[in-house]
Amino acid sequence: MSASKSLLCLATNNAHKVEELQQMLGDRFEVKTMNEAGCYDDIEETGTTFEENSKLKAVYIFDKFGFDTIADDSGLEVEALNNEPGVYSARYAGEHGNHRKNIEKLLANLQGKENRRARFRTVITFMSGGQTHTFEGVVNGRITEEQRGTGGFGYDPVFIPEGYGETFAEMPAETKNKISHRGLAVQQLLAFIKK
Ligand code: ITT
Repeated sequence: MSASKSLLCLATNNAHKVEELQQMLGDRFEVKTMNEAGCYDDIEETGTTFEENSKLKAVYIFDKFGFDTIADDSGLEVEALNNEPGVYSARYAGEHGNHRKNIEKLLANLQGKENRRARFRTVITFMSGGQTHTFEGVVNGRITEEQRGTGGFGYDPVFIPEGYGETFAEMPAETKNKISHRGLAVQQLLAFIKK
């Protein structure tokens, strides 16, 4: 690592997220996963809001390892379901990360409901030099009656962003990344970091 590079830990072991952020940040920063930074702990997401969860992950890593850290938490909020699944999006149907079952449960709970409005939300906490900075991205849209498309992950096959006719799973990744909750939050983070 050259002397001018700053080390940033991304509070995830999702290599795809790290690669994406590294590309967006450019050469000034070296982005590492938790494991690459030497953290093998399973940080429990005990918060009841995206803000709390992203903050607790960033603070945990900073306190224990002293790295500047970026942590995010995201999820889907559905109006007719009192903003569920929210922070429980990954484990809506019980088992963490079972996207197929999560979608089935969502569509079943929305059956017969006219209001299909929903939004994806991401909150990013950037912890640097002991201070936290928060960035939020939101994309509004609606939930389809049936799954469409094979791209993306999670609830992408049932979410149509406002102003579009396709689900996130039907559009190219570049289009999704430009308009998505995560994309919007990352754009704000980058503007802040590059200042
Ligand atoms: P890590 O916490 O390990 O980084 P995760 O998949 O749990 O990965 P997120 O907090 O980004 O992380 O998302 C939580 C859940 O919300 C995710 O499992 C999906 O069910 C849903 N979700 C978030 N972003 C999404 C997106 O862009 N498209 C579809 N579903 C998404």
